[in-house]
Amino acid sequence: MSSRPPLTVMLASPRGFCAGVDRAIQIVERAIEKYGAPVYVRHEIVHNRHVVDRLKALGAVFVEELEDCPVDRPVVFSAHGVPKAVPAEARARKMLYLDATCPLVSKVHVEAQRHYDAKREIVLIGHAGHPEVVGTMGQLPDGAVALIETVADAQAFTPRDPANVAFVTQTTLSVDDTADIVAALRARFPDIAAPHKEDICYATTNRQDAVKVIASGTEVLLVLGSANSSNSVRLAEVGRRSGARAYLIDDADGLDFAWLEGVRRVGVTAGASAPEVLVEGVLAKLRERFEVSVDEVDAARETVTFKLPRVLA
Ligand code: 0CG
Ligand code: SF4
Repeated sequence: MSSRPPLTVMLASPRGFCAGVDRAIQIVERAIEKYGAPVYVRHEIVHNRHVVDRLKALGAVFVEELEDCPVDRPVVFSAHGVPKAVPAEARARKMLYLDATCPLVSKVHVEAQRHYDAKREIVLIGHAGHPEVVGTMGQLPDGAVALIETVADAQAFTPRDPANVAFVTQTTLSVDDTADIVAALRARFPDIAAPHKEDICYATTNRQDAVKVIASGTEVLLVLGSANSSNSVRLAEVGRRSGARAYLIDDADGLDFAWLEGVRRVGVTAGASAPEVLVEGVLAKLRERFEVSVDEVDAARETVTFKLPRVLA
C-alpha cells in the first residue's frame, strides 16, 4: 500500500503550443540549420523562458531592436508581429529577415489597414506595451489607432465621427473581458465595424474554455507559462474567476507543495507558448508526493497548422 495521498489531476485540453508558436519556433530552428549560427531574433520568439533558452543554446541571439543585429546575419521577427517600420528598416539595411508573425496576428494587421483605407477611426482593444499591440498600432501612422484596455476606456473614448468607428483586438485577450468592452463600444456606437468573427484567436479561446471546464471542480489550478505571456496570464485569471486558486509557474521548480495541502483535485494547463515537456515535469513532481490519477478533459479539437515561409520550407 502506498502511503501517498490520492490526487486527481484534471488536465486541460487543449493546452500548450498553438500553431503560430509551433511555426515561429520552427522558423528559428530551420534558419539556424540553413544559415548557421548565429541567427538573430528580434524580441523573444514566443514568451517562454524555456523556449528562448533552448534556442539560445542552438545558436539564436535575442535582441530587442533591429539596430542590435549585424547586417550580415539573418534576423527573425517574433510571433507577436512588428510595426511596419521594422521590415522597412531591414530592407533599407539590405538584411535577410524572416517574419515569424503568426498569420492570425497578420490577419488583424490587414483588418486594421482595411479600416484605415475606408477612412474609419480605429480602436484597438489590447494591453498597452505588449509587443503585439505595438506591432498592430505600428501598421498605421501615429494617431490612426486608439488603444483601449477597459470598459471605462470604451466609455471615455471620443471619436471625431461616432458613426464611423471600427475596432480590432489583440489575439490573446480574456474572451469575457473583451465581450464586456465590445458591448460598451456597441452601446455607444451601434454601427461600429467589427471583425467578421473574432480577433481573439482559436488557441486563446479554446485554452480559456478548457480552463472553465476544469477549474470549477478544482481547488487549485497550475498554469505552465512565463509571466510575460499574455495568454498564459489570462488562463490563471480565468481559473481564479471560476473559483480556483491559480498559480502561473515556469516549470516544476515553481510548484510549491504547500499550495496543495489538503487538496484532492488540481487542474493543470499550459499557455500557448509553453512546451508539453513542462507539463510532464509537473506531473512527475506531483507523483513524488501523491498517488496521482490523471483525468484529461477535452474542451475542443484543434486541427490548425500554418505553413513555413517558402525560403525555409
Ligand atoms: O500571449 P502572448 O501574446 O504574450 O504571447 P506568447 O508568446 O506567450 O504566446 C503566443 C504567441 C505568440
Ligand atoms: Fe497565433 Fe493565437 Fe498562437 Fe498567438 S496564440 S501565435 S495568435 S495561434
